Amino acid sequence: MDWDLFLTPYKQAVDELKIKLRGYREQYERVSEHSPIEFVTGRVKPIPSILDKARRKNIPLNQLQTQMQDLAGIRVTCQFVEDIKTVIELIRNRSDITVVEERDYIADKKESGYRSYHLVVNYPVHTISGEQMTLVEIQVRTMAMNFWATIEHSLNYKYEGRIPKEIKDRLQRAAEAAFHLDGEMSQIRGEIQEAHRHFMEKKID
Ligand code: 0O2
Repeated sequence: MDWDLFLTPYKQAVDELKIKLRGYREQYERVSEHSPIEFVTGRVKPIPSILDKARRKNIPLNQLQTQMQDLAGIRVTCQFVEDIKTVIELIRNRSDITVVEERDYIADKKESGYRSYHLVVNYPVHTISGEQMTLVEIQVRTMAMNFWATIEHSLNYKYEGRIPKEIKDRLQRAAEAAFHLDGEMSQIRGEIQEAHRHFMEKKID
């Protein structure tokens, strides 16, 4: 299998979508409005992770294109929980992106305590041999959810998926603390937005 060749369209999809989604942030800044997007990151799944997931989920390597939804992954991080809805709407309204699946791990958090909104989308990439559809997983989450997920992800890596129970329990409490923080931040959202507007106006003066 020529991995470089196979993954090239996914790299293209990640690069294009990062630019497109970051474009929204620039537009909001230009009109001095709160941006629902704080930052956008993306990655092509590393080959060892692809092989590992294919083995775990019994996906034959010749069916990766249709069966592995996160070969290309985009992560949109927001300041407030309310921003997540706005970002989802921005994505749903695009003519170049077709949403094929949605997983709401915010309304329905994972057992680990993980919260995030996942959209699986079809995104066309123009290659030298024509148009190719790629599946891309877009994860939308707040900064607090991202903080938690980043730490939990590295602990999972460290303990090879077998996090000791007491740390697991602590992580669940930390997930609830992050959820509570998001709630508190939403409450004072209006004030924060007002401060941001003042700051942007001063920057323009
Ligand atoms: P990466 O690139 O290391 O992040 P599955 O892979 O079976 O768990 P599925 O059904 O393929 O899940 O898709 P799902 O549920 O949308 O989750 C895929 C991705 O969501 C994961 O990618 C993580 O990025 C994130 N995720 C899901 N659950 C958790 C969790 O409990 N903790 C953390 N930190 N992240 C989670 P990968 O495969 O781990 O790859």
